[in-house]
Amino acid sequence: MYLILRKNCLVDSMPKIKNIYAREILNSKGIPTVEATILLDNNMSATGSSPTGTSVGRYEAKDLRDEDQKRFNKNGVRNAVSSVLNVISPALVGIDVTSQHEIDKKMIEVDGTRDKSKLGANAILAVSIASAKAGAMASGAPLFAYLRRYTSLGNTPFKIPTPAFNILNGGKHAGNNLDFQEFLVIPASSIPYDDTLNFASTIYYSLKETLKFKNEVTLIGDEGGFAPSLKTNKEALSLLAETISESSYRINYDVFLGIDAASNSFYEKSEYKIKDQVKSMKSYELIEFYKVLNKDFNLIYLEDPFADDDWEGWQNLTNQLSQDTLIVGDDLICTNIERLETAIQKNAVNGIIIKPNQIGTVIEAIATAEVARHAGFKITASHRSGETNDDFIADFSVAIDADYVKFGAPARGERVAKYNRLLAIQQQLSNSQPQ
Ligand code: 2PG
Ligand code: MG
Repeated sequence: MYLILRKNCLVDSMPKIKNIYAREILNSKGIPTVEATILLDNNMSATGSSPTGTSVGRYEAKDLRDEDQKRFNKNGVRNAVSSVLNVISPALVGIDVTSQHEIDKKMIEVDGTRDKSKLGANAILAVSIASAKAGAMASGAPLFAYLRRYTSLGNTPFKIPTPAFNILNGGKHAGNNLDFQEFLVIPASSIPYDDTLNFASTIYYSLKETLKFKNEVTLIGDEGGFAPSLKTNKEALSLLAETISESSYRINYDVFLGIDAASNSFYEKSEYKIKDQVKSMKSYELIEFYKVLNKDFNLIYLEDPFADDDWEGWQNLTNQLSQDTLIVGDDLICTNIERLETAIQKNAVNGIIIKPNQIGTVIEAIATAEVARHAGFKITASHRSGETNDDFIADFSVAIDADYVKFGAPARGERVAKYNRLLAIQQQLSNSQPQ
Protein backbone atom coordinates (compact mmCIF):
# COMPACT_ATOMS: atom_id res chain seq x y z
CA MET A 1 0.00 0.00 0.00
CA TYR A 2 2.75 2.43 0.91
CA LEU A 3 4.45 2.01 -2.44
CA ILE A 4 1.27 3.12 -4.14
CA LEU A 5 1.05 6.10 -1.82
CA ARG A 6 4.63 7.06 -2.56
CA LYS A 7 3.94 7.03 -6.25
CA ASN A 8 1.17 9.52 -5.71
CA CYS A 9 3.63 11.83 -4.00
CA LEU A 10 5.11 12.48 -7.37
CA VAL A 11 1.94 14.11 -8.62
CA ASP A 12 2.67 17.85 -8.93
CA SER A 13 -0.54 19.49 -7.81
CA MET A 14 -2.73 17.99 -5.16
CA PRO A 15 -6.01 16.38 -6.20
CA LYS A 16 -9.26 18.27 -5.79
CA ILE A 17 -12.57 17.09 -4.40
CA LYS A 18 -14.73 15.88 -7.29
CA ASN A 19 -17.79 14.65 -5.44
CA ILE A 20 -18.98 13.55 -2.01
CA TYR A 21 -21.33 10.66 -1.43
CA ALA A 22 -23.07 9.86 1.85
CA ARG A 23 -25.26 7.16 3.30
CA GLU A 24 -27.09 6.17 6.45
CA ILE A 25 -25.31 3.28 8.19
CA LEU A 26 -25.77 1.58 11.56
CA ASN A 27 -23.41 2.04 14.49
CA SER A 28 -22.42 -0.63 17.03
CA LYS A 29 -25.65 -0.02 18.96
CA GLY A 30 -27.86 -0.44 15.90
CA ILE A 31 -28.51 3.30 15.70
CA PRO A 32 -28.05 5.17 12.40
CA THR A 33 -25.09 7.39 11.73
CA VAL A 34 -23.55 9.08 8.69
CA GLU A 35 -20.85 7.67 6.45
CA ALA A 36 -19.34 9.86 3.72
CA THR A 37 -17.08 9.03 0.79
CA ILE A 38 -14.96 11.67 -0.89
CA LEU A 39 -14.07 11.13 -4.53
CA LEU A 40 -11.07 13.03 -5.85
CA ASP A 41 -10.45 14.18 -9.40
CA ASN A 42 -7.70 11.55 -9.70
CA ASN A 43 -10.37 8.96 -8.85
CA MET A 44 -8.93 8.11 -5.44
CA SER A 45 -11.53 7.92 -2.70
CA ALA A 46 -11.72 7.72 1.08
CA THR A 47 -14.54 7.06 3.52
CA GLY A 48 -15.23 8.26 7.05
CA SER A 49 -18.07 7.95 9.54
CA SER A 50 -19.25 9.68 12.71
CA PRO A 51 -19.48 7.90 16.06
CA THR A 52 -22.36 8.60 18.46
CA GLY A 53 -22.37 9.18 22.22
CA THR A 54 -24.88 7.74 24.70
CA SER A 55 -23.98 9.93 27.66
CA VAL A 56 -23.89 13.10 25.61
CA GLY A 57 -22.60 16.35 27.13
CA ARG A 58 -24.83 19.41 27.05
CA TYR A 59 -22.18 21.47 25.28
CA GLU A 60 -21.50 19.06 22.42
CA ALA A 61 -22.06 19.85 18.74
CA LYS A 62 -25.44 18.43 17.74
CA ASP A 63 -26.15 15.51 15.44
CA LEU A 64 -29.01 15.99 13.00
CA ARG A 65 -31.73 13.32 13.43
CA ASP A 66 -34.87 12.97 11.37
CA GLU A 67 -37.47 12.93 14.15
CA ASP A 68 -39.44 10.51 11.99
CA GLN A 69 -41.23 8.17 14.40
CA LYS A 70 -41.58 5.52 11.71
CA ARG A 71 -37.85 5.16 11.14
CA PHE A 72 -35.33 4.05 13.78
CA ASN A 73 -37.36 5.48 16.63
CA LYS A 74 -36.68 9.06 15.42
CA ASN A 75 -32.97 8.38 15.02
CA GLY A 76 -32.74 8.22 11.24
CA VAL A 77 -30.13 10.44 9.61
CA ARG A 78 -31.57 10.96 6.12
CA ASN A 79 -31.59 14.72 6.64
CA ALA A 80 -27.92 14.65 7.65
CA VAL A 81 -27.14 12.57 4.56
CA SER A 82 -28.98 15.14 2.52
CA SER A 83 -26.83 17.88 4.18
CA VAL A 84 -23.78 16.14 2.74
CA LEU A 85 -25.23 15.52 -0.72
CA ASN A 86 -27.00 18.82 -1.27
CA VAL A 87 -25.07 21.40 0.76
CA ILE A 88 -21.61 20.20 1.77
CA SER A 89 -20.66 18.48 -1.48
CA PRO A 90 -21.48 21.46 -3.74
CA ALA A 91 -19.60 23.75 -1.32
CA LEU A 92 -16.45 21.61 -1.30
CA VAL A 93 -16.16 20.46 -4.90
CA GLY A 94 -12.97 21.82 -6.47
CA ILE A 95 -11.09 22.37 -3.16
CA ASP A 96 -7.57 20.90 -2.80
CA VAL A 97 -8.15 17.89 -0.53
CA THR A 98 -4.96 18.58 1.43
CA SER A 99 -6.43 21.92 2.61
CA GLN A 100 -8.12 20.49 5.68
CA HIS A 101 -8.37 23.96 7.24
CA GLU A 102 -10.23 25.28 4.23
CA ILE A 103 -12.50 22.23 4.06
CA ASP A 104 -13.50 22.37 7.75
CA LYS A 105 -13.82 26.17 7.71
CA LYS A 106 -16.12 26.02 4.71
CA MET A 107 -18.41 23.49 6.42
CA ILE A 108 -18.51 25.61 9.60
CA GLU A 109 -19.44 28.67 7.51
CA VAL A 110 -22.09 26.91 5.46
CA ASP A 111 -23.65 25.45 8.62
CA GLY A 112 -23.60 28.86 10.34
CA THR A 113 -24.74 27.67 13.81
CA ARG A 114 -22.66 27.51 16.99
CA ASP A 115 -23.40 23.83 17.55
CA LYS A 116 -23.52 22.58 13.93
CA SER A 117 -27.19 21.76 14.36
CA LYS A 118 -28.21 22.98 10.90
CA LEU A 119 -26.24 20.52 8.79
CA GLY A 120 -25.58 18.16 11.71
CA ALA A 121 -22.26 17.39 13.42
CA ASN A 122 -22.75 13.79 12.24
CA ALA A 123 -22.77 15.00 8.60
CA ILE A 124 -19.90 17.47 9.01
CA LEU A 125 -17.57 15.15 10.93
CA ALA A 126 -18.05 12.23 8.52
CA VAL A 127 -16.90 14.53 5.68
CA SER A 128 -14.09 16.01 7.76
CA ILE A 129 -12.73 12.53 8.55
CA ALA A 130 -13.13 11.32 4.95
CA SER A 131 -11.27 14.37 3.65
CA ALA A 132 -8.42 13.89 6.17
CA LYS A 133 -8.05 10.30 4.96
CA ALA A 134 -8.19 11.38 1.32
CA GLY A 135 -5.65 14.14 2.04
CA ALA A 136 -3.28 11.59 3.59
CA MET A 137 -3.64 9.29 0.60
CA ALA A 138 -3.04 12.16 -1.81
CA SER A 139 0.07 13.21 0.15
CA GLY A 140 1.46 9.70 0.28
CA ALA A 141 1.71 9.84 4.07
CA PRO A 142 0.24 7.56 6.73
CA LEU A 143 -2.82 9.25 8.22
CA PHE A 144 -1.21 9.85 11.65
CA ALA A 145 1.79 11.58 10.04
CA TYR A 146 -0.43 13.61 7.71
CA LEU A 147 -2.60 14.83 10.62
CA ARG A 148 0.53 15.77 12.60
CA ARG A 149 1.07 18.55 10.02
CA TYR A 150 -1.98 20.33 11.41
CA THR A 151 -0.47 20.45 14.92
CA SER A 152 2.41 22.53 16.30
CA LEU A 153 4.29 19.40 17.36
CA GLY A 154 6.91 19.71 14.62
CA ASN A 155 9.50 16.97 14.95
CA THR A 156 8.28 15.61 18.28
CA PRO A 157 8.74 11.85 17.98
CA PHE A 158 5.55 9.85 17.50
CA LYS A 159 4.44 7.67 20.39
CA ILE A 160 1.61 5.22 20.95
CA PRO A 161 -0.70 6.50 23.70
CA THR A 162 -1.38 4.35 26.78
CA PRO A 163 -4.77 2.65 26.54
CA ALA A 164 -7.28 2.94 29.39
CA PHE A 165 -9.33 -0.26 28.99
CA ASN A 166 -12.96 -0.09 30.02
CA ILE A 167 -13.54 -3.68 31.10
CA LEU A 168 -16.48 -3.11 33.44
CA ASN A 169 -19.42 -1.02 32.24
CA GLY A 170 -22.11 0.78 34.20
CA GLY A 171 -24.19 3.96 34.01
CA LYS A 172 -25.89 4.66 30.69
CA HIS A 173 -23.68 2.07 28.96
CA ALA A 174 -25.10 -0.95 30.73
CA GLY A 175 -28.37 -2.48 31.83
CA ASN A 176 -26.97 -3.09 35.32
CA ASN A 177 -27.23 -1.09 38.50
CA LEU A 178 -23.81 0.59 38.69
CA ASP A 179 -23.79 4.39 38.73
CA PHE A 180 -20.26 4.93 37.46
CA GLN A 181 -20.08 4.46 33.71
CA GLU A 182 -16.59 3.06 33.20
CA PHE A 183 -14.21 1.08 35.37
CA LEU A 184 -10.83 1.36 33.72
CA VAL A 185 -7.65 -0.70 33.97
CA ILE A 186 -4.65 1.32 32.85
CA PRO A 187 -1.28 -0.32 32.23
CA ALA A 188 1.91 1.49 33.21
CA SER A 189 3.00 3.75 30.36
CA SER A 190 6.37 1.95 30.30
CA ILE A 191 4.72 -1.25 28.99
CA PRO A 192 5.06 -1.54 25.19
CA TYR A 193 1.74 -1.07 23.43
CA ASP A 194 1.45 -4.60 22.02
CA ASP A 195 2.06 -6.02 25.52
CA THR A 196 -0.75 -3.88 26.92
CA LEU A 197 -3.17 -5.80 24.70
CA ASN A 198 -1.94 -9.09 26.15
CA PHE A 199 -2.41 -7.61 29.60
CA ALA A 200 -5.92 -6.27 28.84
CA SER A 201 -7.17 -9.46 27.22
CA THR A 202 -5.78 -11.59 30.07
CA ILE A 203 -7.40 -9.42 32.74
CA TYR A 204 -10.65 -9.24 30.76
CA TYR A 205 -10.97 -13.04 30.73
CA SER A 206 -9.84 -13.38 34.36
CA LEU A 207 -12.56 -10.90 35.28
CA LYS A 208 -15.06 -13.08 33.44
CA GLU A 209 -13.94 -16.08 35.51
CA THR A 210 -14.13 -14.07 38.75
CA LEU A 211 -17.67 -12.99 37.85
CA LYS A 212 -18.72 -16.55 37.04
CA PHE A 213 -17.24 -17.76 40.31
CA LYS A 214 -19.34 -15.18 42.15
CA ASN A 215 -22.46 -16.16 40.19
CA GLU A 216 -22.63 -12.74 38.55
CA VAL A 217 -23.75 -12.30 34.95
CA THR A 218 -21.07 -12.00 32.28
CA LEU A 219 -23.19 -10.09 29.76
CA ILE A 220 -21.53 -7.00 28.36
CA GLY A 221 -22.30 -3.29 28.01
CA ASP A 222 -22.03 -0.83 25.13
CA GLU A 223 -18.24 -0.70 25.10
CA GLY A 224 -17.64 -4.44 25.46
CA GLY A 225 -16.88 -4.44 29.20
CA PHE A 226 -18.78 -6.77 31.53
CA ALA A 227 -21.96 -5.38 33.06
CA PRO A 228 -22.73 -7.19 36.32
CA SER A 229 -25.17 -5.87 38.89
CA LEU A 230 -23.18 -5.34 42.07
CA LYS A 231 -23.99 -3.95 45.50
CA THR A 232 -21.90 -0.83 45.12
CA ASN A 233 -19.59 0.99 42.72
CA LYS A 234 -16.84 0.34 45.24
CA GLU A 235 -17.45 -3.38 44.86
CA ALA A 236 -16.76 -3.04 41.13
CA LEU A 237 -13.35 -1.52 41.88
CA SER A 238 -12.65 -4.23 44.48
CA LEU A 239 -13.49 -6.86 41.88
CA LEU A 240 -10.96 -5.38 39.47
CA ALA A 241 -8.30 -5.12 42.18
CA GLU A 242 -8.97 -8.73 43.19
CA THR A 243 -8.78 -9.96 39.59
CA ILE A 244 -5.49 -8.17 39.02
CA SER A 245 -4.01 -9.42 42.30
CA GLU A 246 -4.67 -12.99 41.17
CA SER A 247 -2.79 -12.40 37.90
CA SER A 248 0.92 -12.03 37.25
CA TYR A 249 0.45 -8.23 37.01
CA ARG A 250 1.13 -6.07 40.05
CA ILE A 251 -1.50 -3.53 40.92
CA ASN A 252 -0.17 0.04 41.31
CA TYR A 253 3.02 -1.02 39.62
CA ASP A 254 2.21 -2.67 36.27
CA VAL A 255 -1.40 -1.58 36.26
CA PHE A 256 -3.57 1.13 37.78
CA LEU A 257 -7.29 1.72 38.22
CA GLY A 258 -9.41 4.62 37.01
CA ILE A 259 -13.05 5.53 36.50
CA ASP A 260 -15.26 7.60 34.27
CA ALA A 261 -18.00 8.49 36.74
CA ALA A 262 -20.00 10.31 34.01
CA SER A 263 -21.62 12.03 36.96
CA ASN A 264 -24.20 14.00 34.97
CA SER A 265 -26.18 10.77 34.94
CA PHE A 266 -26.55 10.68 38.75
CA TYR A 267 -26.81 14.41 39.39
CA GLU A 268 -30.20 15.82 40.21
CA LYS A 269 -31.27 19.03 41.93
CA SER A 270 -27.64 19.91 42.79
CA GLU A 271 -27.02 16.56 44.50
CA TYR A 272 -25.34 13.29 43.55
CA LYS A 273 -27.08 10.00 44.27
CA ILE A 274 -25.13 6.75 44.07
CA LYS A 275 -25.86 3.34 45.52
CA ASP A 276 -22.78 3.40 47.77
CA GLN A 277 -24.40 6.01 50.03
CA VAL A 278 -27.90 5.99 51.47
CA LYS A 279 -28.31 9.75 51.16
CA SER A 280 -27.72 11.99 48.17
CA MET A 281 -24.44 13.86 48.39
CA LYS A 282 -23.67 17.53 47.99
CA SER A 283 -20.62 18.38 45.97
CA TYR A 284 -18.36 18.68 49.04
CA GLU A 285 -19.55 15.28 50.30
CA LEU A 286 -18.84 13.65 46.96
CA ILE A 287 -15.30 15.01 47.17
CA GLU A 288 -14.85 13.19 50.47
CA PHE A 289 -16.22 10.02 48.85
CA TYR A 290 -13.73 10.28 45.98
CA LYS A 291 -10.91 10.90 48.43
CA VAL A 292 -11.71 7.64 50.22
CA LEU A 293 -11.95 5.78 46.88
CA ASN A 294 -8.65 7.29 45.93
CA LYS A 295 -7.02 6.17 49.15
CA ASP A 296 -8.44 2.65 48.86
CA PHE A 297 -7.75 2.09 45.17
CA ASN A 298 -5.07 4.61 44.27
CA LEU A 299 -7.08 5.86 41.28
CA ILE A 300 -4.81 7.53 38.77
CA TYR A 301 -7.62 8.62 36.47
CA LEU A 302 -10.93 10.22 37.43
CA GLU A 303 -13.11 11.40 34.53
CA ASP A 304 -16.22 13.53 34.92
CA PRO A 305 -16.34 13.26 38.73
CA PHE A 306 -18.73 16.24 38.81
CA ALA A 307 -21.58 17.50 36.67
CA ASP A 308 -20.79 19.79 33.77
CA ASP A 309 -21.63 23.05 35.53
CA ASP A 310 -20.51 22.18 39.06
CA TRP A 311 -17.29 24.17 38.65
CA GLU A 312 -16.78 24.45 42.38
CA GLY A 313 -16.70 20.67 42.78
CA TRP A 314 -14.19 20.35 39.94
CA GLN A 315 -11.96 23.10 41.33
CA ASN A 316 -11.94 21.70 44.87
CA LEU A 317 -11.20 18.15 43.72
CA THR A 318 -8.43 19.25 41.38
CA ASN A 319 -7.00 21.36 44.16
CA GLN A 320 -6.92 18.36 46.50
CA LEU A 321 -6.10 15.38 44.30
CA SER A 322 -4.30 16.54 41.17
CA GLN A 323 -0.85 15.73 42.57
CA ASP A 324 -1.35 12.01 41.98
CA THR A 325 -4.60 11.74 40.02
CA LEU A 326 -5.69 12.92 36.62
CA ILE A 327 -8.92 14.85 36.91
CA VAL A 328 -10.25 14.58 33.40
CA GLY A 329 -12.91 16.79 31.82
CA ASP A 330 -15.12 15.10 29.23
CA ASP A 331 -18.73 16.33 29.45
CA LEU A 332 -17.30 19.34 31.29
CA ILE A 333 -15.40 20.57 28.24
CA CYS A 334 -16.93 18.72 25.27
CA THR A 335 -13.76 19.31 23.17
CA ASN A 336 -14.92 22.93 23.03
CA ILE A 337 -12.14 25.50 23.12
CA GLU A 338 -14.20 28.08 25.01
CA ARG A 339 -15.14 25.57 27.70
CA LEU A 340 -11.49 24.52 27.85
CA GLU A 341 -10.36 28.11 28.37
CA THR A 342 -12.78 28.45 31.28
CA ALA A 343 -11.44 25.20 32.75
CA ILE A 344 -7.87 26.47 32.44
CA GLN A 345 -8.73 29.79 34.03
CA LYS A 346 -10.58 28.09 36.90
CA ASN A 347 -7.87 25.44 37.37
CA ALA A 348 -10.69 22.88 37.23
CA VAL A 349 -8.90 19.88 35.63
CA ASN A 350 -5.47 18.55 34.75
CA GLY A 351 -6.63 16.28 31.94
CA ILE A 352 -9.00 16.46 28.99
CA ILE A 353 -10.89 14.07 26.74
CA ILE A 354 -10.74 14.89 23.03
CA LYS A 355 -13.59 13.48 20.96
CA PRO A 356 -13.79 14.89 17.42
CA ASN A 357 -17.56 14.45 17.21
CA GLN A 358 -18.13 16.59 20.30
CA ILE A 359 -16.99 19.60 18.28
CA GLY A 360 -17.67 18.36 14.74
CA THR A 361 -14.49 18.89 12.69
CA VAL A 362 -11.00 17.42 12.73
CA ILE A 363 -9.30 20.83 12.72
CA GLU A 364 -11.29 22.13 15.69
CA ALA A 365 -10.59 18.94 17.66
CA ILE A 366 -6.86 19.36 16.96
CA ALA A 367 -7.04 23.03 18.00
CA THR A 368 -8.60 22.10 21.36
CA ALA A 369 -5.92 19.45 21.94
CA GLU A 370 -3.23 22.03 21.18
CA VAL A 371 -4.56 24.50 23.76
CA ALA A 372 -4.85 21.70 26.33
CA ARG A 373 -1.27 20.58 25.71
CA HIS A 374 0.03 24.10 26.09
CA ALA A 375 -1.85 24.34 29.39
CA GLY A 376 0.08 21.27 30.55
CA PHE A 377 -2.96 18.96 30.60
CA LYS A 378 -2.76 15.26 29.88
CA ILE A 379 -4.78 14.32 26.80
CA THR A 380 -7.02 11.31 26.24
CA ALA A 381 -8.31 10.73 22.70
CA SER A 382 -11.58 8.85 22.88
CA HIS A 383 -14.07 6.80 20.89
CA ARG A 384 -17.81 7.02 21.61
CA SER A 385 -20.05 4.29 23.00
CA GLY A 386 -21.87 4.12 19.65
CA GLU A 387 -19.01 3.34 17.27
CA THR A 388 -18.46 2.23 13.70
CA ASN A 389 -15.51 0.20 12.45
CA ASP A 390 -13.81 3.42 11.38
CA ASP A 391 -10.33 3.46 12.97
CA PHE A 392 -9.63 7.17 12.33
CA ILE A 393 -9.41 7.95 16.07
CA ALA A 394 -6.32 5.72 16.39
CA ASP A 395 -4.33 7.77 13.86
CA PHE A 396 -5.75 10.95 15.32
CA SER A 397 -4.56 10.00 18.84
CA VAL A 398 -0.99 9.49 17.62
CA ALA A 399 -1.08 12.69 15.55
CA ILE A 400 -2.04 14.89 18.51
CA ASP A 401 0.47 13.13 20.80
CA ALA A 402 -2.29 11.95 23.16
CA ASP A 403 -1.11 10.50 26.46
CA TYR A 404 -4.02 8.04 26.69
CA VAL A 405 -6.68 6.52 24.50
CA LYS A 406 -10.08 5.16 25.48
CA PHE A 407 -11.39 2.64 22.96
CA GLY A 408 -13.40 0.43 25.34
CA ALA A 409 -12.79 -3.23 26.18
CA PRO A 410 -10.20 -5.29 24.28
CA ALA A 411 -13.13 -7.05 22.59
CA ARG A 412 -15.90 -6.41 20.01
CA GLY A 413 -15.16 -5.47 16.41
CA GLU A 414 -15.70 -1.73 16.59
CA ARG A 415 -13.37 -1.47 19.63
CA VAL A 416 -10.56 -3.72 18.42
CA ALA A 417 -10.57 -1.95 15.02
CA LYS A 418 -8.93 0.97 16.85
CA TYR A 419 -6.60 -1.13 19.03
CA ASN A 420 -5.50 -3.09 15.98
CA ARG A 421 -4.83 0.07 13.98
CA LEU A 422 -2.50 1.22 16.78
CA LEU A 423 -0.66 -2.10 16.43
CA ALA A 424 -0.05 -1.36 12.75
CA ILE A 425 1.14 2.17 13.59
CA GLN A 426 3.44 0.78 16.29
CA GLN A 427 4.96 -1.56 13.72
CA GLN A 428 5.40 1.26 11.23
CA LEU A 429 7.06 3.46 13.83
CA SER A 430 9.51 0.73 14.72
CA ASN A 431 10.57 0.79 11.05
CA SER A 432 9.76 -2.85 10.58
CA GLN A 433 7.31 -1.94 7.84
CA PRO A 434 7.93 0.30 4.81
CA GLN A 435 7.08 3.96 5.50
C1 2PG B 1 -17.47 8.79 27.61
C2 2PG B 1 -17.92 8.15 26.34
C3 2PG B 1 -16.96 7.17 25.73
P1 2PG B 1 -20.31 8.24 25.38
O1 2PG B 1 -18.31 9.24 28.42
O2 2PG B 1 -16.28 8.97 27.85
O3 2PG B 1 -16.54 6.18 26.58
O4 2PG B 1 -19.22 7.65 26.41
O5 2PG B 1 -19.77 8.03 24.02
O6 2PG B 1 -21.57 7.47 25.66
O7 2PG B 1 -20.44 9.68 25.72
MG1 MG C 1 -16.62 10.25 29.62
